[in-house]
Amino acid sequence: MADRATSGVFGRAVVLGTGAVALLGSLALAQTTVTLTPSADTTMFEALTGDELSSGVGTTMYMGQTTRNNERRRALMRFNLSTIPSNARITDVSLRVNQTRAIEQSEGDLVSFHRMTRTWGEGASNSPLGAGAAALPGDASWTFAVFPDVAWTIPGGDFVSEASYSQATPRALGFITFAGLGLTADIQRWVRSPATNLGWVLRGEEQPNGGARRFSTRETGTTNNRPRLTVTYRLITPCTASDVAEAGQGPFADGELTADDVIVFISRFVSGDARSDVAGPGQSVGPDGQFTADDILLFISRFTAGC
Ligand SMILES: [Ca+2]
Ligand SMILES: [Ca+2]
Ligand SMILES: [Ca+2]
Repeated sequence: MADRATSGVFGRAVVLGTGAVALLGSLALAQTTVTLTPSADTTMFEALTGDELSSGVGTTMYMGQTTRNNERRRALMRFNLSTIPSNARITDVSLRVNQTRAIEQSEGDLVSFHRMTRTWGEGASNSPLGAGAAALPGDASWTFAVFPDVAWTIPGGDFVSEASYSQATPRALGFITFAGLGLTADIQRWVRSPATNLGWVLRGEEQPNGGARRFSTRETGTTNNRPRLTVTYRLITPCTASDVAEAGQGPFADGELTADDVIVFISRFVSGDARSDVAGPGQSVGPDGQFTADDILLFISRFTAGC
């Protein structure tokens, strides 16, 4: 069996790690902020009549449930993130929308964001009011992701059932800003894996008389009233020799050397994960199939050197 490091070596690793954190914390990290309007937005209108309704180019989008027929509305929104490099570490995300109508029962209701799991369309339908217009080719409707050819697996849209983020939202009209770690994590995921960027569905609380509300879309005439996603990021350093984890000990390099990197390295070392077999005898570079103090010492010397 491979050798294992002693507890004394572990203790040393953690002490050195803490020192390096303080050192690196003093380095200024350049950040970039971009603001984006949606590349597509629309509404899925549930219709008790069975009609396929949408509003691809309408100036308004809807969510929640109507008081009139207790029909649901769900807004879809996605953003082109291709201007953000794939090695960006997303540090902050906020989405500002312009609320133009919200029924009395919507006060304080949650607006929830879910990641979509199927590509959807934005066609030429235009519903100036909240009833929806007949879907046209390419529209997303309650039954179709892309009318009339591609149906949702589940009417009302295919999305991750657990919300990425929810926020209690007032009914007062005007700008509302959504911001939270769940939104940041979604943008980070989509920047890393652009094929998974299918946007969000925004849902209100769907219950009888439950809080229908209306936001401006990207087609609204006043540019400032369009949805605005603000993403702040910095580029992670190319040095990954000891940047083996991200904040929270996720599996990605994040451009920072912190205690999380040390913990993940040690955890992998203890479990015999080949990614921690970084050294051979005498701390020579390269795996040797053995888990020894040399692996820990080479990792720590790289870590404290900042690379
Ligand atoms: Ca639209
Ligand atoms: Ca790291
Ligand atoms: Ca080794």
